[in-house]
Amino acid sequence: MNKTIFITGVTAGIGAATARQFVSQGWQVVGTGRRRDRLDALATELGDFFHPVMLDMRCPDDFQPALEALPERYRKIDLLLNNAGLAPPMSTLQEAEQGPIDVAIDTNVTGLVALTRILLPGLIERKGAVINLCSVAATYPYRGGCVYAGTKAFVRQFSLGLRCDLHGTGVRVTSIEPGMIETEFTIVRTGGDKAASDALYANMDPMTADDLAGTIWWVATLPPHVNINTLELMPTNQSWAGFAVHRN
Ligand code: 8X3
Repeated sequence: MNKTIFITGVTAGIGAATARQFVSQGWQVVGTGRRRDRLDALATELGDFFHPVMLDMRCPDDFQPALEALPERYRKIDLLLNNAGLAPPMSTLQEAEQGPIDVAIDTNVTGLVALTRILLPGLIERKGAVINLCSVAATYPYRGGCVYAGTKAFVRQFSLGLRCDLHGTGVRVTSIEPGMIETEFTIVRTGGDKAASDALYANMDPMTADDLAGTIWWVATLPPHVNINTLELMPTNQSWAGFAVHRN
């Protein structure tokens, strides 16, 4: 019987690349997103092994009905990939607007927890796995990103704590913590500024969505007795900046 992965935020970047990777290896994919046209395009591309679900991670009340509406053959989820997430515009908190902050927290934290909780009974039954898309920002703070980093620090610690909750169940939990990947992430973060996104990734060989899909595939297909707790990865050309020092 084919295994089934449930991917949130499947309509772009890492989500779409991971859907392609798993379908190519014979898995079934349930993929959620907010954009109907992109879901349809992916469904056309991936065919019978892909089931699209219109879902906004900011609307947890919709999760249970959406799961109950899945066709029978897609209901036994073996792997949950909590991929949906976004960053509010780069801004110090003192200069930031509240709206985009709420969107990020609702999506990256509240929606992720709610969906995971609902899917856990089935994952426990099947000794499945949860992979959470986190970020290097969980560990390394940078100016203008405190809310984003805060949400990702939550995802990391949530993942580790969930491992404790699931102790003895056979369910694996992993926090994958990447640095710079060229996807629509920065276009969203800059409010649609493609030039700013291009400039950020120029001449530095960022990681790609396919790099991450391969990593997720590797984590997911390790022998069941091996659990990757956290996995941090960066492009070779990205490392750490120094401390900021303010002088009077
Ligand atoms: C975002 C990581 O390094 O692009 O999750 O800020 S980075």
